[in-house]
Amino acid sequence: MTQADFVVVANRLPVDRVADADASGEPWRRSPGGLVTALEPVMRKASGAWVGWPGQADLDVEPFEFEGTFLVPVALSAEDVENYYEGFSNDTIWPLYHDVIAAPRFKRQWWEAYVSVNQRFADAAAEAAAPNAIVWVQDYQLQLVPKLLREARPDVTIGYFHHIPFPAYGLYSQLPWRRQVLEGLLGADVIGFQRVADAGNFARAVRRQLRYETKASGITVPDAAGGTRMALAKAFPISIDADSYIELAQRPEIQARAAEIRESLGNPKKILLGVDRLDYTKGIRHRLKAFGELLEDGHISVDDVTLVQVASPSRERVEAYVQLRDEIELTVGRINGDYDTMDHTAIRYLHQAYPREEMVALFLAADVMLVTALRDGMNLVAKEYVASRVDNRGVLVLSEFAGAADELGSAIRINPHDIDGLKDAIMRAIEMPGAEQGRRMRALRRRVREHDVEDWSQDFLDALAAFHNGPTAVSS
Ligand code: GDG
Repeated sequence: MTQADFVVVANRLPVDRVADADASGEPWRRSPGGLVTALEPVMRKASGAWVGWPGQADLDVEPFEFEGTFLVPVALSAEDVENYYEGFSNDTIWPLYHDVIAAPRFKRQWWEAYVSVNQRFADAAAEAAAPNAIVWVQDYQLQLVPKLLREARPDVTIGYFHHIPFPAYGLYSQLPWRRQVLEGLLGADVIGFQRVADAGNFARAVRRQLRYETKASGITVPDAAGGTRMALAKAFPISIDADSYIELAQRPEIQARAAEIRESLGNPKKILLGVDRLDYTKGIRHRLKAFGELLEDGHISVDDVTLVQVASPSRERVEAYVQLRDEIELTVGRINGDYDTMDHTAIRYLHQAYPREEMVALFLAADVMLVTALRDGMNLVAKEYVASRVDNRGVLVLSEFAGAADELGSAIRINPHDIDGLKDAIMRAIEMPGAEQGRRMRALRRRVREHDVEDWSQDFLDALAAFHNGPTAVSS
């Protein structure tokens, strides 16, 4: 089998299986979504290998090449999907790491599946990696892979990036397998987090649980030979391919589509926008509550203001998500029932996924972007909105609980739990004069352009390369 010098290991391959292959007969299509979007430019340059699940249960396919990347599928049975993916990853780790917004469920059977599936990913990575390769493991579904891979392949340099928050010790310590997970992550040479606070929470958990020494970003980890090695745990905030959003936003047909969207909503004075996976971490209910109260108080009217909420379908077989969808749709139905007129709607709710072009048209049409996450590793949507505003107009309302708040200081910052504060912030955004919008938007855009996804991956890979060249080259 082909071996690569650079290997990405992620839960999902960067492609989706096409149900009816199109005229070209191509059975795979590049998939949308945060991680794929983030790594696309890196993979294009590196021509490496990508190990991941092809996205359908029981789909067992041989490794193949797709647009210059060697893809190595890891097959998951329906039972694996239920226990490792929907269970341990999305019903234990996801809620626990997002500050227990929903109750995490601790099931031993899910943990066992997580261990065995992580082993299969590590085996596949060990096979795909050339001697002394660099392997970059992605995210919370694969926290045990760094250790398992190091055991099999002590020659490779291992990086791990954690896309979601790492919780405070008081919450993390609830996890029955807290030591095993920390040891799994510490198999990596470099462990990257979104925020400085996440890296700090991780280091504290390591000190409390494993009693390893930590100093600045360095952690002293016992090695297999009875000595020690250094691991680096540090913030590497992820970003977006800003230029591709700028390019889309400058296209005349996309600007025309933005005008058409405004028109089809009845040309309201102000359009507010929310774009999220339908997830309880995103604060969609808090946003709807604030918006509903503003209508009720008479501060805004449906003749002037419309909220467009895109809630793309997500994790539809996990119970907490089924319930959330019901609650949101009940709330939207009530608000629209109470306030819609024949000509205007309060909330245009879309439980659908759209092509990127349509998203950019929506960003351009929206006067106010609402990012009200209760907890979010970064939130790429906030950065995509900013990058798309080539006209230097529009207002970003941004939760302080999203990682993006550390960088986007010129947004209107909110605490989504404070509904009155959120209502005030929405009113301020609606009423913000053009000159202030321009000042803030220019500062936001500068930051996103200066730190794009290529800088993110370059910073991370530079830190890894320092290990590759020998731990003495690494400064913490
Ligand atoms: C995780 C972390 C972290 C959404 N709906 C559509 C669509 N999207 C795209 C967005 C954005 C991506 O999906 C979502 O990224 P986010 O960062 O907002 O959130 P998560 O999915 O929760 O991602 C997060 C991220 O990983 C990266 O590290 O920032 O904190 O939770 O790119 O635009 N794209 C299209 N149609 C849709 O309907 N085309």
